[in-house]
Amino acid sequence: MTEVKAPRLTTTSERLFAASQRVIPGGVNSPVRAFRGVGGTPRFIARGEGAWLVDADGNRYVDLVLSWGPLILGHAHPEVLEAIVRAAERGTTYGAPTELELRLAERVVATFPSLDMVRFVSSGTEATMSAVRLARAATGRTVLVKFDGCYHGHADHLLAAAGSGVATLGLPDSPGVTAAAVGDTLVLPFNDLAAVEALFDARGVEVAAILVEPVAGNMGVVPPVAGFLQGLRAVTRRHGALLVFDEVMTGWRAHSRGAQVLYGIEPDLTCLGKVVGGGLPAAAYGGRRDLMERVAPAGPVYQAGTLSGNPLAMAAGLATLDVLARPGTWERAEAFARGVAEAIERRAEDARVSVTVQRVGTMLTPFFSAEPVRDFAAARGTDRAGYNAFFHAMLEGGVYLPPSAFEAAFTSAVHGEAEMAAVEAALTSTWRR
Ligand code: KE4
Repeated sequence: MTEVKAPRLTTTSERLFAASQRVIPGGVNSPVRAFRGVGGTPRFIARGEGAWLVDADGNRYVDLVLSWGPLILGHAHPEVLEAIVRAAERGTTYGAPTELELRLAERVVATFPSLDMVRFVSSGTEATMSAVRLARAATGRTVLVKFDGCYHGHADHLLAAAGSGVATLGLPDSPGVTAAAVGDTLVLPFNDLAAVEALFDARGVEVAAILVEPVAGNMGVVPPVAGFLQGLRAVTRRHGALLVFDEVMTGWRAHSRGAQVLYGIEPDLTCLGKVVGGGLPAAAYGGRRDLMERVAPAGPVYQAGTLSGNPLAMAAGLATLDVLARPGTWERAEAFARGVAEAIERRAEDARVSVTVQRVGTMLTPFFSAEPVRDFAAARGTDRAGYNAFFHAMLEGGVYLPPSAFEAAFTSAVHGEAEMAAVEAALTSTWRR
């Protein structure tokens, strides 16, 4: 007799969501949190405990979102908490240099061979926005190339949608973004090296930089096809443009250090975020010394921030990287991601549902498709209704996946056997044998 579980209560989340929508647009402080992609009521979270979330109605979930990537050590890791408290007891912000930011900068520079220097900011949006400004200043050129389906934060010039032709100028992807703001942003299909080479043949002298997620995570996880990143490195070098890796998501996620180490590519500039702040607001951009020394006040390229290098965030980032550097820690997060991918594919096959899980390191996406996904057009062609039903069945089963078919799920070093058992149980209830 199959145990029929009572549906989980969501009355408190529903009440809070109704109230929130009166004073916060959409009831959330970032659109993807509103569950509009999957439908239903977003769960208001009361607390996180290691690999678990507890919502306002007391429901517990294995967390496979982990705040969209930062929490590679899970929620409220004791050593991260202690570092934050110790820093907070001395004050929360000074607007002045600190040893903490120096130590984290040294740690980040030591992590990536392509980095000589780094500047901390407070969000990935600021990191990519500043890196693009620097690239344009350093090259004296204006055209920026990005890829359809890649997301780099919400700076105006990066909210460009793919034009009708592959090499047309970007079209505003949001009201309020002017044609002028995206007039120099060219949007090409991800993984299409021929389109990149054709563009550079036609307009290479105008291109300041290519900005790319080395492993796309914002259309779901889409790895680079063989030779794609190497091709971008070659074509930018040939034409005097810069290669900017947006590793805000892939840093310490696609690989224990980053996608540029995994694929052996040295970009000219790198953007980082999420993990680097250990769960507090911090991000960074960095690269070659000759480029970074152009940033104010060393050079003329202006960029600033009241809370940049915030001591609490620096302490959380340092503690996170300290723990992550211990042998086997990152590998535990990757092993769990591999286990989840294998479990989903095995159960989907048993249930005769077409699912292709795409995973790089500790980030993964189950695409409801029999075919691999190589670009955003293919991602859009997958069965979103299938994903949405899967999302809600797994949520009901106690597993919190990204509330969008076009996002990455993440694992942590503290996801273990109990969490894998919970995932398997949720899969059983989702796709009853
Ligand atoms: P933030 O400004 O949200 O800190 O970072 C922007 C950003 C830049 N680059 C990449 C590759 C990113 O993935 C992001 C932000 N990622 C999304 C999740 N896909 C954050 C979640 C959200 O927008 O609420």
